Amino acid sequence: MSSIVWRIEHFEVVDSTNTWLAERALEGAPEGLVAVADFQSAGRGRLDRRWESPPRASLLCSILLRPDVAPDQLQLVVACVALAARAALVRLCGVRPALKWPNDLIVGDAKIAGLLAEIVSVDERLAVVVGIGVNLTHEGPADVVSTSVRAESGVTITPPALLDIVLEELEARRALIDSVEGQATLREEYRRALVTLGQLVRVERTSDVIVGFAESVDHFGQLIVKVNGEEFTISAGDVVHVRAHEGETS
Ligand code: BT5
Repeated sequence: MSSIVWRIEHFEVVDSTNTWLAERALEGAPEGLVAVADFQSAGRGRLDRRWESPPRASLLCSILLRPDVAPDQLQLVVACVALAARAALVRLCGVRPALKWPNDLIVGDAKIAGLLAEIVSVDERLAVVVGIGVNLTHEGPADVVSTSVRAESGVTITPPALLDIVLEELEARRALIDSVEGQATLREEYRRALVTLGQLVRVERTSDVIVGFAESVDHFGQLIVKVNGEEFTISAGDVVHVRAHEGETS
């Protein structure tokens, strides 16, 4: 069992906590280094998208993990952080977000938190920077279906208070990655939290778009989507939950 020593670097302003931490990781920073910012001037989402939040309205942080697993287990490592954040929100304010594959935290249809994972090196062992943004007192941009902890619960949580509990919850889950049994426990928690399973989904891949039922996630965290009896394995791409009865998307 590994016991992590968290070392937190706080910034009033930084371009992106992920960018800063990836640079430190390349320099050899140890597992457990955490960057947290009051404000990001260039907060990043996946696929070159932006993550936007006014000062001190969100938890904006990135965590360096160096688990001894193969790169094909990246999704499990990221899931640890998503599940830790979810558990922390349950503890602090009773909000229980679901996971939308692969790692968005949503309440109903609205996104309350997003994760951005970046592999820094695979030389000796996997080094991953996992960034997370959790809306605390402010929702996302107006054109996005999003929510915040305060909107859902009426509770005002400060970023440091949430970070403390996220790291506490993460410590236990990070230790699970070190054993095969622990990994199975994590996969089970991930599957239980995943609201995408059983839903009609539209997957926008780089080359095409497919619509089908999200059946399961495999050992590597890939989404298995069934379209007219044929199974597709989705490892990247954006999944939109389709509500068949309304013909709407989220
Ligand atoms: C994500 O990307 O959801 C990953 C977000 C990761 C943010 C953290 S903050 C700390 C760390 N440092 C960084 O620079 N990033 C990480 P994606 O699934 O691509 O979602 C991005 C999309 O979500 C945008 O295109 C907007 O439509 C929407 N969005 C932007 N800001 C939002 C917010 N505060 N709440 C909800 N949705 C938002």
